[in-house]
Amino acid sequence: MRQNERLRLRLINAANARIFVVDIAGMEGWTIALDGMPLAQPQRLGEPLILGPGQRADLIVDVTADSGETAHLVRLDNGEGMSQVALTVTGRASAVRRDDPPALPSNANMDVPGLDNAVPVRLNIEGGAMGRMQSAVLNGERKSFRDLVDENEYWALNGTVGMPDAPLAGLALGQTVKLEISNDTSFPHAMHLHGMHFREIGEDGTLGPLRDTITMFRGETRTVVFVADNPGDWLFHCHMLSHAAAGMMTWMRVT
Ligand SMILES: [Cu+2]
Repeated sequence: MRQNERLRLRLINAANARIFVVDIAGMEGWTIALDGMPLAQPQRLGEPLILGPGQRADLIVDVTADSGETAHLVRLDNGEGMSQVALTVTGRASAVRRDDPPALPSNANMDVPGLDNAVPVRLNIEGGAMGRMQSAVLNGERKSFRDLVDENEYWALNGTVGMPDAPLAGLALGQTVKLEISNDTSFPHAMHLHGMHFREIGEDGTLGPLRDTITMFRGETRTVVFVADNPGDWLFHCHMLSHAAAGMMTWMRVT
């Protein structure tokens, strides 16, 4: 790269378990989209980005490192930075930095109206090692945690291990949904909804960016809202695929 050159970086966490905590060095930039959905305004990169399995981020970065230096996408592990991608800088694209980038054009149907009449849905994530789950239902039968471990099926959603016969929610097309998710386990999970994107309700009541995957840390309870605007049967599962394979899957129906 050259100094003052502008790049668009599309980051996709294609790992099946690792959460990447990403920072930049020798570059300055903005997040312009998350999970494929444009942000209303580019957000200057300050705090490191957290990307759970399956999460995506589109960045605009300007190379600030001098000619002869190296710019990096940095991966933070327990606070220690390591180069994930190195970009060698040779020469200069221009003498001055460019202006801040504009926002991307909006996609269709990005608003979440109807919050006052939203259908409440609850999801409790349980199981795994060092958890509190005593038992759960697998294939219609209640089993102890120990038996579930013996069968390699030990993650439960609302007390059921693996795909339930009935959907987590049966929704009418156009309905607004308020989904409260609790991670009652000792592990992080990247919960991924197919078919629709959601917005998280912040502590101050404002709506966050439109996403299709939420990375939840141990003990967290968080609430997302979305409009059921896509008819079909939609998987909702942990994007850590060993968790999904061991029971962390459910689904929603939109008719
Ligand atoms: Cu998980």
